[in-house]
Amino acid sequence: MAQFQEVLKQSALHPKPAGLVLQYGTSGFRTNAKQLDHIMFRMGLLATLRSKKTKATIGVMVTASHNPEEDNGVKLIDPMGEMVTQDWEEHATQLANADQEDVLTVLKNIIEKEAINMSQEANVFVGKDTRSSSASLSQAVLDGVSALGGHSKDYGLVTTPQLHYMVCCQNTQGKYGEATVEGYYTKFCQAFIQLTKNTSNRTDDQKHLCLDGANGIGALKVREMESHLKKELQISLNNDGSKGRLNHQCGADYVKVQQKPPTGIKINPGERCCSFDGDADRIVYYYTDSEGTFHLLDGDKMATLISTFLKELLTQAGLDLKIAVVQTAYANGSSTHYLENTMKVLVRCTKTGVKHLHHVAQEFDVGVYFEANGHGTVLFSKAAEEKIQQLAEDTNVNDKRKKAALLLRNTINVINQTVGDAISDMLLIEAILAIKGMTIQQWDTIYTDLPNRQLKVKVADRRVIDTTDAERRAVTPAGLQEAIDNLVKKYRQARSFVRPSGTEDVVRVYAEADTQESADALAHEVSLAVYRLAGGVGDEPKPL
Ligand code: G16
Repeated sequence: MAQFQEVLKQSALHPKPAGLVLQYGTSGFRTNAKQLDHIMFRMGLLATLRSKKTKATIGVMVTASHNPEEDNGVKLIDPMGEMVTQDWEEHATQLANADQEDVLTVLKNIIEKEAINMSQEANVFVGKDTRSSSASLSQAVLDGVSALGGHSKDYGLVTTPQLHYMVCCQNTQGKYGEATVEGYYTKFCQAFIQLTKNTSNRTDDQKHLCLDGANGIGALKVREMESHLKKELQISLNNDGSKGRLNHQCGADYVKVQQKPPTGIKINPGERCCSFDGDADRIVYYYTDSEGTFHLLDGDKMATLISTFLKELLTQAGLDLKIAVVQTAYANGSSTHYLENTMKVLVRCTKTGVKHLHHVAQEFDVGVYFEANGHGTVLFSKAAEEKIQQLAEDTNVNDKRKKAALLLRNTINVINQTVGDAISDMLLIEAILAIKGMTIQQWDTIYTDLPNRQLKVKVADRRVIDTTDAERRAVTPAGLQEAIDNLVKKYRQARSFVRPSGTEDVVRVYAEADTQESADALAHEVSLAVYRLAGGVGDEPKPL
């Protein structure tokens, strides 16, 4: 076939570095940008096959999100805007690691296994973040698509969730919205304006939000979007990419892990602030109090605020819909306790990675999912959306029910249901605070986080750590879980787990306890256990 000849010819222009082996991880392939050209070309090929197979548009996003500027990566997006399925992650890993001369064989195996009709048209949407390597890497994706005769649309600089949104809009023939950046702003900002329209007594101070754009794509897109907000949200934008480095001492991951504000931003006491990550799919909120103490409101606090708001509205609307919150092992013990015991909502725990949370959230009428790191969204089942829509249009219901149904309908429209989205999450949180007339301090007091600490340990091969029970227990190496259990017993209200990262070459350690000193000590002791039992490299972890 002429197509395969073209693949061979083009593939030679995107050679694989000898001996390089990469896995499709928590969120696609990630490593130093210099090693990724062949991966991008091959993901262009794979996305084309996936499009032929599903007879739908597929997305390919070039980004390494929260990782450093010199890294890059790629995520594949399925037809409804969700992450690509697990069996195709395996195809991706095989294709990525095939030796140069085997590319065609692996490609043909996938075609055969998936029974792909090669005469079917293919359509691939491509987007990229602001990393300097992203331009040539996204060109390699486009080369891969054209080598297999697929059509592509290059959206250029977009946030990851914007590309997820485009794919969903395209495959729902515009029902989800218009597949343009302008369509994205119109949909989400209009919903925000509708939601906040009866809160007109808000002062400019209450409408003000201090935003750290992580020197990434989110900052550019917030600038573009601002006029659509009609001053109902007044954003002061920091780390807009004009001088600082991407994710360097700023951004959602830095703020969450370091538990401190981004460097170099002046924050007034009590001021409501938030940080995006490098591709704007995560957001965390924070403020400092009059004593200068930093307060973080992470994904768990967002999930709590959102699910409280939704539960209240569902009750007011008289709708009997099942609501659940999906978390990971990183969720603060206090948040889980509050959700289960005070709010009485169902809580489920999954492995790290929004792809896992997303699937569990789909099992409920209303599934609120958030990772503690600020990555999350809300999913409404089709039946739930229909019930809410019917009630909002019903002329025979009382004012209270009607008002709640209208608020629910606008809430659905302000949410990007395809994936966690910092911009959409920000609009949702801002709207809820405005509607409830709540300050960030009042939101923060819903429950008090248990002090916690996250650390990284470098080991020779992080795959020696295998976990079970949604990553809460280590199965291998032998003796590690026992060591963790014994360490945890030394502290009050303590919990700890370890897991290999799927985006960096490290093992992550999480610990929480009744005091910060205990959480820090436990995290350090567990790090030492990992270092000793799982083949640590470099210096032994030092106490904090
Ligand atoms: C990605 C995933 C997240 C995950 C994070 C950290 O985030 O999308 O779901 O929590 O990586 O993963 P790990 O601990 O395996 O490195 P992002 O924002 O980098 O795409």
